[in-house]
Amino acid sequence: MEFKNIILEKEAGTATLTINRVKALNALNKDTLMEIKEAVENVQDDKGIDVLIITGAGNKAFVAGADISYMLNINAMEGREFGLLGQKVMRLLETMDKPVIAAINGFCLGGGCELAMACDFRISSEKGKFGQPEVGLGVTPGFGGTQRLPRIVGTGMAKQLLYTGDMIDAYEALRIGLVNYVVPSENLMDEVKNIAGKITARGQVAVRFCKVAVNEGIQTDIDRAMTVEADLFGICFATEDQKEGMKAFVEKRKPGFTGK
Ligand code: DAK
Repeated sequence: MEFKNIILEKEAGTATLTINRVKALNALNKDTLMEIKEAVENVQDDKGIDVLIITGAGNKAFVAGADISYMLNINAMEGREFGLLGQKVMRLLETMDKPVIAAINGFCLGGGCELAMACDFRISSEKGKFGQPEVGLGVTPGFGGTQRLPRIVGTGMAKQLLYTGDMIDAYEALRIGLVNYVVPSENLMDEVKNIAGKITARGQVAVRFCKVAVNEGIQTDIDRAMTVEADLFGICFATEDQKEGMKAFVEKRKPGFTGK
C-alpha cells in the first residue's frame, strides 16, 4: 500500500501507523485523514493484526492539529466536509474492534488531541504537550473534542481546557487522566509495544468484547449496560478461546489462543 503522509508497519500482531508530515508537525490535512482511514480499514481487515498503535514521526510532535494552512481558505461547505471526514476517521478508530493505543511523542493539539482521544488509551513521553487551542483560531474543535474530552477528564476540566485553549504538559495530562503513563522519550515505543504485546497474548475475542462492552456501556444506563456485559460474557462460552483459556489454567500451562 502506497502512502504519502503516513507509514503503516506490521510486526508480531501489532500494526504501527505513523503520521509522517514532520515539516508541518504532522498536521492533519484532508489527504492525511483519507490515508489514515484507508490504513485503519486495512488493519481492521487483517486477521494477523490484533492491536494498532498510532504515533507521530520525528521527535517534536504527535500531531499539532488539523492543518491550519489547509483550513485557512476553505468555505463553510468544505469546512463541514472536512469536519465530517475527521469525525468519521475518529469514530472508525473508536469503534473498530481491535484496541488502538496512542503513543504521544510531542505536541498533541487540536485535531491531534482529538485523534489521541479516539484511541482506547494514551501513553505519553515526557515531551507530550496537550490542548484544544481551536478557540484561539476562532473555531470550535471539529473532530469530536468537545464530546470526548469531557468523557475522559470530566466536564469542569474539559471546559477549562476548551475555553482557554491552554496547553498542558504530560504530567498534568497524567494528573487529569488524559494519559495513562508518562515515560522517558527514548522508551516510548518500547513501552507501548510492550503493552500491545501483553494484549496480543490474550484471548482476542474477549479483548474485543471488552472494548465493545466499555464503549456501549459508557453511553447507556447501568441496567442496559449490565445486559450488554452479560450477553458478551455468555457468547465467550461459545468460543475456542474460553475452552483453551480455562483448560490451560487447570492444566497449569500458558494458553494457546486462536482468536476463535
Ligand atoms: N497546521 C499546519 N501547519 C502547522 C500546524 C498546524 N496545525 N502546526 C504547526 N505547523 C507548521 C508551522 O506552520 C511550521 O511550518 P513552517 O513555518 O516551518 O513552514 C512548522 O509546522 C513548525 O511549527 P512552528 O515553527 O510553529 O514550531 P514551534 O516549535 O515554534 O511551535 C507549536 C510549535 C505546535 C506550538 C505551533 O506550531 C502551533 O501553535 N501550532 C498550531 C497548533 C494549533 O493551533 N493546533 C490546532 C489546529 S486547529 C472543524 C474541523 C477541524 C477543526 C476544527 C473545526 N470543523 C469542521 C468545525 C480542527 C482544528 C484544529 O486542530
